[in-house]
Amino acid sequence: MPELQVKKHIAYFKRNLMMFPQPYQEMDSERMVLGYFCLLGLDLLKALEEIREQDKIDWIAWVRSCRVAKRCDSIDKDVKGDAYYVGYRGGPCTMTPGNEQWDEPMLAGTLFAACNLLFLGDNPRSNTEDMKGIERFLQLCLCEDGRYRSNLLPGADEDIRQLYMAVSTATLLELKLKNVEQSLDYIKSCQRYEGGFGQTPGAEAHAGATFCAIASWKLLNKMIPEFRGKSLKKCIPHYDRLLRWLVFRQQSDGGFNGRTQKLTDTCYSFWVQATLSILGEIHLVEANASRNFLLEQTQHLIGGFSKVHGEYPDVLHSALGLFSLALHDDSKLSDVCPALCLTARFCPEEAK
Ligand code: GRG
Repeated sequence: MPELQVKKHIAYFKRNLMMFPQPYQEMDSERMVLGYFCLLGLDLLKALEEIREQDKIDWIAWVRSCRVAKRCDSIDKDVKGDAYYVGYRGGPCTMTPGNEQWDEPMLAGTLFAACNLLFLGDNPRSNTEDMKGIERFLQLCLCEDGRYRSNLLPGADEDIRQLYMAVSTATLLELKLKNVEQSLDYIKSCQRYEGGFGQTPGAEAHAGATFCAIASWKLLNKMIPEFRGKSLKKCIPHYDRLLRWLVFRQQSDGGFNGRTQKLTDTCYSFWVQATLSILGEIHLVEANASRNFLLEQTQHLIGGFSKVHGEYPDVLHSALGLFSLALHDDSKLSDVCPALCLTARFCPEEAK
């Protein structure tokens, strides 16, 4: 049985935090999420304490430098008064003076900034005015049919991923969301005949979108008093078909694919098993086969996990590969909260 290479993985994430390798150059505007995967990886490995104090101070300052606050009357929306909305970019601002109208916060930047501040020992909720501003930003990103848009610029993505990130942010920062029932209806409209969910209504069922649907459903239920204690099994239509579709994502190599007729990939070990874990049904998969796939096929010699066997590792697949192992209570790894994709110690009771 192959071993989990804890020390190599810790070294891998630390190296990336010091300097991302060349292939990440194109992702400069997404450094917030890259940082999140590294810090999540270290937290899963119980190694956050190994980060030097000065690095923590510098990285908190960097995260905070991505904060954007704007007057609501600067956008074409019916928001009364001279209120501000607040959020975070996914990376540093590179705009020249005069181009501020394009310098907008993003839902993803805001969620992962909050996670990164938690990992680094800061309190993302320390500023009450900012909390009101982020709540307002979430309201502004809410669309008429209950879905969310990724930001307030024209052409922003509007789908179930954005809905999930808005709901996670609200749960983590204890903010109120509007039109919660409508967001639940939007999720329901994304379910397909096989039981899985697509990214938008009518889109092909996909494991990533299904994770977003089920995790959001769980978190939204907690926000509605009459649904609080209700099990997801009783709420989700075609529940057995959904389970069957999820279980069928596991392939003969022990890994998981994201949709029918596709190849296995490390991240789907997370999207599928995290969904089953939220539903309380992770016992339905072949746990040993899943573990062997990750440790034998995609765990890399230099630390980290790759998407598929033979490729270099990357921070997303490394963090999500470890998370998949942690879902099966690996004693070398931290306890986890799959709905928020965080370790249990950073999760509010509400999300568990
Ligand atoms: C980081 C926990 C966390 C959540 C953020 C952005 C987001 C919320 C979730 C994304 C969920 C999702 C859609 C994942 C799938 C990503 C992926 C590998 C897409 C690739 O699609 P294809 O068509 O791959 O290239 P397949 O495997 O279907 O051929």
